[in-house]
Amino acid sequence: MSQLLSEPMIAETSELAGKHVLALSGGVGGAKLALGLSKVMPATQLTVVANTADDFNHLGLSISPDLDTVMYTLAGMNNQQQGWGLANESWNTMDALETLGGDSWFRLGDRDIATHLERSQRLSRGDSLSTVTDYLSKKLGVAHRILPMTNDSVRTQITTDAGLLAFQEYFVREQCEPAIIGYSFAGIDTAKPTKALMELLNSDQLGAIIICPSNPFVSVDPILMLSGVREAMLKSRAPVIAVSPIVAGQAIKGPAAKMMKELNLPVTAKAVAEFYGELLSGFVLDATDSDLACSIENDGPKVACVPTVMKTLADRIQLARDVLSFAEQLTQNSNETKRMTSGENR
Ligand code: FO1
Repeated sequence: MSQLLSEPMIAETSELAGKHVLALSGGVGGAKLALGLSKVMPATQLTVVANTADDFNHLGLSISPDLDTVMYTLAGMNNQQQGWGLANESWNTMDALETLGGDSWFRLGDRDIATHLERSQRLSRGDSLSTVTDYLSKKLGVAHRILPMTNDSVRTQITTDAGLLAFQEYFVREQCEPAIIGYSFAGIDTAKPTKALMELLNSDQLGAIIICPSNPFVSVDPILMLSGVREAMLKSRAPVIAVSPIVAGQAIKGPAAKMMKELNLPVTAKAVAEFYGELLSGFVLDATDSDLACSIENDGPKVACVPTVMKTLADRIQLARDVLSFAEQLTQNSNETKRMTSGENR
């Protein structure tokens, strides 16, 4: 197989040269673009911040599904079919648990359980989730920084016609069957964004903020709702670019499309752009949705139409390149505008 070109993306001359890129990700969908970005950005210039509102305590273990999905994906160890969990897994513990009548609905592979054991052990010794994530990522050979959005507890709760469910109970145990009436993020009002996240958001070395194609409502919004994050993003000179997780009215992964229907939101990329609203400098549409470009641009963000469905590693790398080029272009445009308005070029 031809060696995939993954030389660093940013040319010395570019507006992003030497700048840092911050990617916001949930689980499987976002992790794909995070992987693409990790192949074209050096470890010193890319941080992936992951949602932790899907986390839960299960079987006495502290489980962080989005952190693990990003970590395994960047380590090249994830199960490619599922997206989550490890490749070449065995399920002896789940089978034995089933025999004992234990809760085996949340599929924890034998090797995956080691991650949860080690994380739980370190958390119970008082380590922060960031410290534990740095430790585990390094052990798995992940060079790029993976950052929990907060070290505090934030938990998505889904109100359904079958009562209040924790996110994994809704998403996995109930397979997204119950109709959603609403959802909330328990703990969001008191949780603090990680210090490293706020330092990045406030840094003039930040060159771009990429909102990866995860579920805007339950995977990205918890990050945006943490105190100070939205304000810092609005104040930052770095362009904020979101990649639509909805293509031609279908959610690529997870309950995004079903949630939008049940929350009476139109299942379109435009509804996603509107959801992020004034935060966005740019929005990346799949080429098949290019007919939406003008109406989205009327609301504010610039739009780029490129292939966004990522089936192969080459697709992940190409989308990362396209998004970074878009960020460079937006930065050039805004620097140009600043020069024009300040009359520098007179
Ligand atoms: N998703 C499932 O649909 N079924 C599972 O049994 C399951 C187990 C699981 C174990 C560890 C882990 O890190 C993720 C796991 N996921 C499973 C995925 C997870 O529920 C979702 O990826 C995220 O919470 C949504 O972003």
